[in-house]
Amino acid sequence: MTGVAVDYDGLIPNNVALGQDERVKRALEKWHPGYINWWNDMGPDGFQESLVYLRTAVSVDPKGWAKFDYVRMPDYRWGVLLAPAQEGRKIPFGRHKGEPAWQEVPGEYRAMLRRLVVIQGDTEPASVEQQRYLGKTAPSLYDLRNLFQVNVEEGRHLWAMVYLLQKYFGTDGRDEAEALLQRRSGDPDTPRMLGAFNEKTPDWLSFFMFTFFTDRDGKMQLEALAQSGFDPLSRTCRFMLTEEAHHMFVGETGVTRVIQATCEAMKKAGIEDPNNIAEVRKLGVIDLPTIQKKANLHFSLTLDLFGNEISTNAANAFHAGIKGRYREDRLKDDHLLEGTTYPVLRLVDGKIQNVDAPALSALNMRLRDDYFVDCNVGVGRWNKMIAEHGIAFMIKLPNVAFHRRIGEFATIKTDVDGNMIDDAEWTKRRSEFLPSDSDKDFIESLMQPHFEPATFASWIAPPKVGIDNKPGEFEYVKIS
Ligand code: BYC
Repeated sequence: MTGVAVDYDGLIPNNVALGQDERVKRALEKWHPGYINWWNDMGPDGFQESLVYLRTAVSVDPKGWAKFDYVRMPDYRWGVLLAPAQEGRKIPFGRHKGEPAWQEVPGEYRAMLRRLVVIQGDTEPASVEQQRYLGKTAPSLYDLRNLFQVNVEEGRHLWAMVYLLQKYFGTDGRDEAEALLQRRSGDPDTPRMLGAFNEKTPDWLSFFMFTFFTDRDGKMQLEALAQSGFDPLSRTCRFMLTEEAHHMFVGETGVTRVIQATCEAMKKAGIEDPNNIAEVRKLGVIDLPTIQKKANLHFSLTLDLFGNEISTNAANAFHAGIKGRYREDRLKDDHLLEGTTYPVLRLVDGKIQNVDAPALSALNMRLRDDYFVDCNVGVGRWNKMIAEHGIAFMIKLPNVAFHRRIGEFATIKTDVDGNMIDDAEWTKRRSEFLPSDSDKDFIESLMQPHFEPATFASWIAPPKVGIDNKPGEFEYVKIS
């Protein structure tokens, strides 16, 4: 195995020498029909016969790893691709730091590793299920194509995790791989594992917010798993991150284009007050306060994905060398964290306060802090767009205690600034913070398909450049 050349001859494209690994090859080939059935049942509704201008990974060489072409989604070449092995790689953190990275699952950490791989795997099909109906209301062919690109790549990320399960976890791995195709987002009996993946993605603003906020959790978690001492997991996540960058791009530029359309329409109509919601809505664009509420919703739902602020699971995974910190390899400390502390926002004596906690137990909090910083960079770009139009409004991330279901703040209610409020006030003010039914109805009323090349819905601006540098009138999806 060179680690770079991809074998495209068999059913499953791969750079893991599947051809010489009969057992795993057979297991994956057996899993394949179930996956295709799942894709047909739960993947994008309609459009399966349409030709979509998709990128497919053809190499893992960072300089030229993808090719673009028209593909019918069910014919997409979902494959198993790992980033090239780094010769002599050592476990970078925890009690085994400095030992050679594991090429096989260490027996004592088997259950922990399997759980992390299964959770990661579960989120991938979940997001496809959540986005199943969006194609029908796409604001343009460009956006439709981006949705499908994200969907097929989430499907590939499922393949990535299923490969690890089938190759390294024996019978349990096979059972887990099957179960990944059985759970369903939002199903009361067999839901997906993490809360945010059972929520609905009912409209395109939600889709862009999801790809901005929730895919960014994906990026943070993958970066942490890419540090793993279990080398196959590290290499798998490193390559997934290459694809993930586009998902983040879709979210950030998607929301920016929604904001741009709003600002341009307001300027044209001479509306200066961003809170003049009724007049702004008459222009067929989404008012900035409603965009803020959607951000509040998706940010708070995504924070829950970081788990509890104080977590023994996280401490154990780090200590074992299984899951590191965000970009562990760029951090300058002992990479052991024993005896050090980290400030954690906690609920103490009924107040939200910073408390020093053992750094090992606070790793979820630390990753969440890194996430907050990363989100704010993107939000800064949204605000730049608003400022360029001279409109007095800033999108702000809500306080981390706002609208939480997991962790320290799950038992309290706060406003978006983190001031505690009682249930009665929460009920009264909820629609000030989160999209109300009438906000949802308004957004839904805008969700009409625009399937002619070079046309865009009123509520979203065209992109600055096309995918693969294609011109504006390019037919990204040939609908049939
Ligand atoms: N919902 O000790 P704690 C992505 C459970 S997104 C439900 O704090 P830990 C993507 C927890 O499982 C990234 N349950 O947990 C994005 C535990 O239960 P058990 C996905 C929750 O382990 C967009 C118990 O509460 N990858 O890739 O420190 C599109 C105690 O919690 C939740 C990963 O998440 C929740 N939100 O932290 C497509 C990486 N939170 O086991 C894809 C792998 C916690 O005691 N996962 N619980 O019964 C992990 O690293 C960790 O499992 C978590 C939780 C960060 C999720």
